[in-house]
Amino acid sequence: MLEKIQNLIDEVKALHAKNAEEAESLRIKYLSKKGSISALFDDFKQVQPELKREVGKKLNELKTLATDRINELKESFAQQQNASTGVDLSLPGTSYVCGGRHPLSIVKNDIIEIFSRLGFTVAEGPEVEDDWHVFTALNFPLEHPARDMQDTFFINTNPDLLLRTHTSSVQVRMMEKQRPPIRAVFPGRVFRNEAISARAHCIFHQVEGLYIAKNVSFADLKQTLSYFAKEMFGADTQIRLRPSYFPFTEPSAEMDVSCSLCGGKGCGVCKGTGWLEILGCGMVDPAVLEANGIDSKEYSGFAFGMGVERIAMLRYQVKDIRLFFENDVRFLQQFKSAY
Ligand code: 2NM
Repeated sequence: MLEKIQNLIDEVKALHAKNAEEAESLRIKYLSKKGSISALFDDFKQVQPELKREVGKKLNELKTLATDRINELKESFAQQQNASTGVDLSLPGTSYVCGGRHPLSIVKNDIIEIFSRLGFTVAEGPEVEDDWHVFTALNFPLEHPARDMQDTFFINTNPDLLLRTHTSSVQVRMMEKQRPPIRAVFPGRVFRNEAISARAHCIFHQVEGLYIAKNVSFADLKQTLSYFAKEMFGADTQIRLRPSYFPFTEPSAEMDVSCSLCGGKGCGVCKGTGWLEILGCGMVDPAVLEANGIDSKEYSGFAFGMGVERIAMLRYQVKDIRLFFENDVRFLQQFKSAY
């Protein structure tokens, strides 16, 4: 009996299994009710009383050894499985990196959404344009400086083609196709031959707007833009219009909004004035209506244009316009939660 036990002890010490199933069959072979160790416990009843102490001790030693060894094997396979399938439900999950909208898209969409509530539709057009749609149809005189190489990018191979300097060219295209009433906004990328700095870029984005119908007045312009300012910058926002000049509007104005940071008291962002300049506007010059085949005695209209970068810089306190074009994720990540 003692010899049998000792043989089993040696056997158990050397136990090996290739996988969890093999470890389980070892448990059955040695430790189950019909296993070889259980069989020895049955034989133990026949052991002579004077040997019981010694044999019993050895038998318990065998059982503990076998239990530990087989558990050890099972444990190692459980760990291996976790490692190979990556499924360990007790570990915290791995989060994945999710993209977000570009700040210029967020601001552009906000602007479009506000005007769409007033019945404005959205139109887009080509970035490479001709002289007619960018300048001539918009009442720019032949000697206007915007027509100069210094201000506008021309296409080398065709002097009539250029990169649009404003999205007003899309408005000309709409006036060609559609009779008034016209009520639309025109978002898009525009190009100007300017030195790149913290405040200026040769590429930027605009949203322009146009409303042409019977009896459109300057009061309509003012109320529309006042509504826009309050929706965009907060219900307390005040506007002021300063006389200005654009070739395509008469009269023309520049619109300021009360500084939303200091509430008009004066701060660093509004440079102590309490006001921020955000757009240009005016009544469409009758010469523009006529150049586009619209009877200026029957119809009148207003138009406006704003820079998306300028508004985004004010809203998010971005001090350098170049950040919008560098696509540095450390910059872009900050706008993820903005929607
Ligand atoms: C601005 C400012 C003022 C404008 C005028 C027109 C059109 F087509 F009716 F002539 N479109 N956009 C306009 C007027 C744009 O941007 C600063």
